[in-house]
Amino acid sequence: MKHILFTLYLIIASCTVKAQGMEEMWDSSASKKEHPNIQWFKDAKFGMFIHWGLYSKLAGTWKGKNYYGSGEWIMNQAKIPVKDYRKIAADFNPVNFNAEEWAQLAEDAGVKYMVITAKHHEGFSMFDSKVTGFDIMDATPYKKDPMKALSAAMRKRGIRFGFYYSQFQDWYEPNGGRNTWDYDESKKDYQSYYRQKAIPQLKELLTNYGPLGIVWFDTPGGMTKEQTAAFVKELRQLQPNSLFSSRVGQGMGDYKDFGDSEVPPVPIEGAWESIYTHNDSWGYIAHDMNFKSPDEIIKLLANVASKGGNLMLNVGPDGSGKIPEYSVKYLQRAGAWLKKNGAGIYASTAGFIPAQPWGVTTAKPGKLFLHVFNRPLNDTVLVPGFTNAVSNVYALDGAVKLPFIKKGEDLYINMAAVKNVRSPNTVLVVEFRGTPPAYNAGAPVTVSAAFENNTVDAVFAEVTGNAKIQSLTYSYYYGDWKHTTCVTDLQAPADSAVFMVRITDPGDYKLILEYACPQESAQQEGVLNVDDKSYLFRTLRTSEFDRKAPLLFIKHPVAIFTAATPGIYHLTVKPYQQGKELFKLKSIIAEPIK
Ligand code: H79
Repeated sequence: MKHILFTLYLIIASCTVKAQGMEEMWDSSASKKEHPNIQWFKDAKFGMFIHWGLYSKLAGTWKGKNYYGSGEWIMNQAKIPVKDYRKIAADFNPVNFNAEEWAQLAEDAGVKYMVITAKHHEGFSMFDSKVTGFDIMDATPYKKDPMKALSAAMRKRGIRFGFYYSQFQDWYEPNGGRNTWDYDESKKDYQSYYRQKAIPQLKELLTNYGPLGIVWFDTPGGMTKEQTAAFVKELRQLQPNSLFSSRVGQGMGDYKDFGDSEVPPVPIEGAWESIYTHNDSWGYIAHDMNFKSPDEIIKLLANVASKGGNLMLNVGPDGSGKIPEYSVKYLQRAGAWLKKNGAGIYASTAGFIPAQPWGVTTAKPGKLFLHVFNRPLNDTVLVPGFTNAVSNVYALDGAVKLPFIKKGEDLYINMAAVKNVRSPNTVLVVEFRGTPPAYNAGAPVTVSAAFENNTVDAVFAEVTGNAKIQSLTYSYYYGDWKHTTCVTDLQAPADSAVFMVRITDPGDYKLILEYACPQESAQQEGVLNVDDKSYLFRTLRTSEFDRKAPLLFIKHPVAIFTAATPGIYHLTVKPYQQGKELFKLKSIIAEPIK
């Protein structure tokens, strides 16, 4: 199983590279020495990302046309010439910017670090830079350095502060990366851009704003491994304590960033971060109102923590310096939940019990935290595979003591005494003695009648033949990436996905296959075996697999299965005969019949 997990991790890493079109590789070898200042980052768990630049002023609209998706890419998407784009600065006057308000929001939200765009791909410097006239000091009527005030306001509150810096892409400079609509790519001299702008500006950022928690690089390019090493070495001298993100490139950097909006499906060791934006764009778009609710933020944060990582959630202030009202409101509400339940998040590590139908787990020495997203209908929470002696169980909010019993390695907790039935995430604390078991990815997945449905994800399959488990990357809006782990390459009857489940309650279950199926795969026959029972089905067409379009999944009910007794069952999915790939299988859902 270890081997399978390792393979999966490599697949995820390589897909990220392909999806992002960047040389984003990460040296995850155990031999790599950790940064001596990494512990604060591992403990932080929650960060705030801010995208703010001239694109914020355009707000997703150029010459009367509205753009969707990554608003900070509007210069590229609309192919706005530099001579027009530079004029936006003359009207950029963020008089509503208030560093104390932003810093207070960060504190209220409960984040432990903040990273803000000093310069994004557009090439505009949101700080006082002597290296260029295309900065907020020289090119705008504002003529102040907002980063001075913000870094000071954050330091006052004891929250780490850092800069995002686009080190390769710079669409303003003739020698910067990726502006092909104004400049001839074959004439670009990237080394001269690095020497004349990127390196001197990074030195300004590492010198003028006090100690930085993080320098967050993005989309590397134009440098060899040796050049990147020299670049890192030169900058590190200024602030050896500052962490560099993995997107500095060439396997360097102090922690791993997954792809934009990506959470790994299983725990990952070492320091890492998932980055999401609050709506569908990183930079402000006036017509993007698809904000994640407080409940969604709280569950996302717990889910990332359960895999051992940090969530850095982005907000996009507008061109006047105001953070969108829903971002303010919903981050504050997430923060209110964290005030009561933060002990289950901050300084935790990945949970040693895999995801259950009720939710996910995080851990600390002597404690397992159960993040109950779905309250069981009978109020009984089953924690399987719990080898240790349990001394105490309570709900974190209100310290409500809860009765429990141990039957072998099964821990049953009765949570009826928890009165707040509306909480998006009720955190239960299990105090135990001794060394906890290792995370067992091969444990059977629990299927219970105490939930509306039970989802058995692709990542828990054992695959045979040529079948693979892969993280697929696709997008909704422009740059709005989605990632789903699926079983792929089911082409012949020897290629199969086998799911070991433990059905805890006898009875009837509707079995539903969740999959994506392009035209060429549709209308083929497949088989679902539950031990020695066999059910035939025919695939239904959903959508083509194209990285730049949404991948649509159907929930296709294919059988009723009667579990006569509680116990272990094997669900096998495979093609009925040799053909094209059957589908991309996301999960099997078992829905108890009442
Ligand atoms: O700052 C945010 C993004 O703007 C930045 N990273 C996050 C934190 C980012 N830069 N590049 N990418 C993400 C990936 C770029 C993907 C691309 Fe495309 C695919 C560039 C061209 C094809 C997305 C889709 C952008 C244009 C079309």
